[in-house]
Amino acid sequence: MATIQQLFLPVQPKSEDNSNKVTVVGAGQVGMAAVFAMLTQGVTNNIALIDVNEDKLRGELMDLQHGSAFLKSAKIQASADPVITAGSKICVVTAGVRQREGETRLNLVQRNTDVLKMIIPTLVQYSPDVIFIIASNPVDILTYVTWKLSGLPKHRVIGSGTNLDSARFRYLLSEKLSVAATSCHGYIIGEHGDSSVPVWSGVNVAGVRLRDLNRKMGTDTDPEHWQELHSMVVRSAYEVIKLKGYTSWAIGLSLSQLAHAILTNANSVHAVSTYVKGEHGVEDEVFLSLPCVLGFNGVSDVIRQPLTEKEIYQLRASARIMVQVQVGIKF
Ligand code: 6V0
Repeated sequence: MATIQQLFLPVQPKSEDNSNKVTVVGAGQVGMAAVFAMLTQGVTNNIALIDVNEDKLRGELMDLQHGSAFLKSAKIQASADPVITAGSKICVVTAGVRQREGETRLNLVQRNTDVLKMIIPTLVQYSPDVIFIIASNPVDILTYVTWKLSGLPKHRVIGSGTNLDSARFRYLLSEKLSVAATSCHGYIIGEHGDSSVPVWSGVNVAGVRLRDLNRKMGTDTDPEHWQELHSMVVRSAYEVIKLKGYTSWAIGLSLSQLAHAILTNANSVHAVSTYVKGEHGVEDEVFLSLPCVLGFNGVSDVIRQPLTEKEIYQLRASARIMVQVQVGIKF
């Protein structure tokens, strides 16, 4: 009698290739937006999703698996048991509480540190070569916390930082100039949050620095009010949270871009939260965003932007805020 096994002529056991495996911790709004972006953009086809909420995990897993025929050979696992994360190349951390309406990111620090204390050492145990991309807020502080808890070298602990703020900034520039966001270049550095620093001195289209055309750009006395764009970036998360309860799509796309840079060894430059002690006169052990070169090893270089005195002053002010919060953290 014929059996289904006759379909196969066994030649060689299947490979368990984990070279592009990405763990996502936290199956909430941000985690799922990141998973969806990575799967649909072809950044990885190998995802391990963990959370403490098992029903949510099962529901998300089934929903994604039902899309398998539309994806590219996706292997998706989901479990509360971190064993499924073993051998990950990247671990994106989105677990924890988010801001409520009107709440600042810094309010979340101890609650989310306690979450990281539970998960980071276990994740490192299962994936000793992992690169962390932290998204949970306050992201700069929690990147520092992850660096401390993981014992990993600083180039392998990255915060999503102002990659998102810079994207929001470039979108707003693009609206004001009627030029595509991908052709509007500009960085927001420092804290992902209220004290972030727009680098007006470097904003350009096709290498033409807008500051050379408007000397007052980014100042309070600028008749064209470009400074308003940065205020809008700072307000954006608060506004979106007020309107829809959380932010998800843009941060998901940002995380996907960072994972892509690492997995493809792109050596592309992104504003991410990194160890900044020694740069621009920052004297404290803090993580803040600066443009970094990202590849297989995580951060290979920090780009040295020629900042104005005001920008350096603002960056150091961000660093002082980080230190003040960090000293109160209970590890
Ligand atoms: P959410 O939708 O509440 O999801 C959080 C998830 O974390 C939930 O599913 C929880 O069950 C899970 N979780 C909690 N504790 C644990 C644990 N110990 N282990 C595993 N999972 C756990 O929140 P959302 O996804 O909206 O936000 C997640 C975090 O991202 C928050 O801290 C936000 O503030 C932060 N964001 C960071 C952004 C950035 O630019 N860096 C942008 C948006 C939000």
